[in-house]
Amino acid sequence: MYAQMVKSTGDAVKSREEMSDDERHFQDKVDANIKVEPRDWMPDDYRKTLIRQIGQHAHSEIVGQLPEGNWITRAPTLERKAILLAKVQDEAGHGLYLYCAAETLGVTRDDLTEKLLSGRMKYSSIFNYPTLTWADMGAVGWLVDGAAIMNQVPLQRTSYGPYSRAMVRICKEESFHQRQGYAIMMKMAQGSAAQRKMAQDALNRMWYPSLMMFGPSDKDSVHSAQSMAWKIKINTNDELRQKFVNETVPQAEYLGLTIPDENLKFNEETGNYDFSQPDWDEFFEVLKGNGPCNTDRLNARRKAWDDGAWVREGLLAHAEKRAAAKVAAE
Ligand code: FAQ
Repeated sequence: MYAQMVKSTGDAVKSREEMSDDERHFQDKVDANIKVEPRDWMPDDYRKTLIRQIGQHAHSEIVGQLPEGNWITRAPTLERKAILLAKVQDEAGHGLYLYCAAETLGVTRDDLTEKLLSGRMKYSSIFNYPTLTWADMGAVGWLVDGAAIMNQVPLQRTSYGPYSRAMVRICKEESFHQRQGYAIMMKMAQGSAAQRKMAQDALNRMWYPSLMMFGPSDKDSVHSAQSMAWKIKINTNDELRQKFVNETVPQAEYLGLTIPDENLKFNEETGNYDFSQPDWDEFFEVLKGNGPCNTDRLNARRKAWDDGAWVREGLLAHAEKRAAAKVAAE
């Protein structure tokens, strides 16, 4: 079905005639919505694409703890602190499920972490923006988790079994995260003039970086055509971005906040909101490492990795000791 799709870069996705027997059999299986499991045969590029996407996703969950972790000690009430702490812990859990899913493809978590720290792997652009006020905790939950859900609900149907199953639990938790963010925004938007101003300011700063989370526009997306043919991705970047805008605009209206886009307008013909694209030059600069917080985020990950070396060494020594004792007992 997708065999005729042409990559936006101009490279054609392999036609059935160009595929080997194994590749044709694999494509038939994917087209029939049969999940691919770790021990099944798969094309090398399918494996590589999954390792890239799942690894990047796992790193995003872990690095994504930093902007919110920044506010745990400054949450306005004990209840808010407990909620935020639980949310940040959930993100650590998501990272773990995803690293485990990636490991079923033959990489180790250590490999993936080393690639991240040496700049050979990415994490989501959004986490390179700072969280300056408490209202940002609302905006992150509402918009960032909201965008993450929009992208991840379809991924529950992704063709790789371990990834799709990890997504089921992640999506349930992300929905709760989105609600808690919206609840913070409601409180701020219905509060004092100063609180409303903070809420609007958070929306102003987070809006375009949230739109960037879906990836470059379809014409610049390198991987979409092949990833969709393999059902690694279910929708294009632009489709999901549009869906996100359509769902978020009424939520902003309910809050009495204004989305910072003069071109935002409901289009009766298409049934969608027309909206301005984010600044794609800024997006590519952030990907190159030149966003406001790239250096801080990577330094924090590097420090955590170095500080945790003794734990990894201890666990390894313990595992080796147990293995040796088992051999001796046999
Ligand atoms: N940031 O050809 P495409 C979360 C890269 S989880 C950085 O369109 P693809 C939870 C892309 O890797 C958020 N890089 O790529 C949470 C590629 O470069 P490469 C993470 C980006 O893979 C909430 C190049 O641009 N979610 O937030 C981004 O087909 C709150 C060309 O792009 C996932 O990872 C970006 N935004 O589509 C945690 C979901 N966009 O690798 C804490 C799974 C693109 O060739 C607090 N991932 N790039 O060097 C996906 O669905 C896809 O990977 C896309 C990108 C849609 C992100």
